Amino acid sequence: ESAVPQVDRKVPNILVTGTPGTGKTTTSELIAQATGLSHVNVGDLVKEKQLHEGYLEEFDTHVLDEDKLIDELEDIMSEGGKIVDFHSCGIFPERWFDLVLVLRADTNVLYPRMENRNYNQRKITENIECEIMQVVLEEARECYAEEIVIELPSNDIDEMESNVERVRQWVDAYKANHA
Ligand code: DAT
Repeated sequence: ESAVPQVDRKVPNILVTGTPGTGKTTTSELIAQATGLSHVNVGDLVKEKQLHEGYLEEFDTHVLDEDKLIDELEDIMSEGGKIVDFHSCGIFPERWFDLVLVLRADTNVLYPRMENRNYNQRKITENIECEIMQVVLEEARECYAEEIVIELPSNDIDEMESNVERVRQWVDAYKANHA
């Protein structure tokens, strides 16, 4: 395995990933408020800037144009201090991130969250299977250094608050070490 070139950012970049409905957007917003880092919602960016090759009716999803997305994000990420929120993590360059959070939720809480979003049955089933098989967690472990990948339970508000507090402390420590 080749070593990843170290990028010494004064303020860290954090990836928040996980199956849809695990709480990425909500948690990222709270981390942004607690730390002053800025939240980049990749799903929204893809739609706004048309970084896709069209919409797939069958899967109720946009087909990502990965090259366009990476180009769009490269300058933003080089500034540091970004919280990137996306349901997949293998498409991003490893050097972009100092911390990778994988949010997890039990299927009995994930299911109603997706129903509330009016996801079709097929999309709900796919996402539930994805969560059970820990697809995103395994992808994160394959793509990033073991010590920067953190699995966080996100079943209720208490867990969310404790996750945000933990990240706030981590960001403070990072900044102190990179001042
Ligand atoms: P994601 O961005 O991963 O798709 P979200 O942040 O939009 O998820 O959250 C989906 C819904 O679930 C939203 O109504 C907020 C709620 N939710 C997420 N995480 C939660 C948690 N830990 N406790 C309670 N509700 C949560």
